[in-house]
Amino acid sequence: MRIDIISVLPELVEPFMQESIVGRAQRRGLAEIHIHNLRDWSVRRDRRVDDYPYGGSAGMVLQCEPIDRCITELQGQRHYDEVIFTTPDGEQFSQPMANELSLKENIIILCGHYKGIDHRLREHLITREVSIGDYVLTGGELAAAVMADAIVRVIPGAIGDEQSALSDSFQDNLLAPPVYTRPADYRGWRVPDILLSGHEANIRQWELQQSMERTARLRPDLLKQ
Ligand code: 6GU
Repeated sequence: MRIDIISVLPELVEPFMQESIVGRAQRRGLAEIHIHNLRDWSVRRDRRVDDYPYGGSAGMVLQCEPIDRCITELQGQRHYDEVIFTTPDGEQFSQPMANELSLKENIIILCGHYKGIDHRLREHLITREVSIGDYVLTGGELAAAVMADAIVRVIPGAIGDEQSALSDSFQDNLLAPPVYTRPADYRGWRVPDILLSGHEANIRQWELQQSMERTARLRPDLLKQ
């Protein structure tokens, strides 16, 4: 799949996309992430892309023209399944949304900034508005990076062990069970005997019990869904 990220701070997003699972998925040809500097579509000599809000409130607003020019140019090159705008008043990002978006061919993520973007863009160009949680970030760049990471890692082949994305917390509305590695005894802190028993079926059952117990205790809201 291809993800195009539009931002006024592309240098904030770029290094992140070269690292870790997202970077590796790109090198493996599973995902392509293109980051665009919105200022490249500014029609002003000073390359500015914002202006004062009508009505006299504080802050700056991203203008229609550069965003429309950028998105229209991209849409002239290929079809986009979604044009996503990152904003704290959007629909809450979630694992099911990451799974769904990972099946798309091409998506655009427009990073919000300042006070927001001219509302006409939201009415006419944006197909989906997404928030990553109930707190306010300075800009949508971190939100776009969070979303790109969550989307790309569920693409089959992005993670070495294909099973592991499916066994993540939240994939089945259950928190993941605890994990351990060698040594079996560290300073007297023992790995649970069951994991050393070699009884595959019993181990899977224990892990499920642990998942359910941890979910009931830490995230009872997930069990109600
Ligand atoms: Cl998507 N953007 C901003 N600016 N703040 C947020 C957010 C997005 N999601 C949570 N907080």
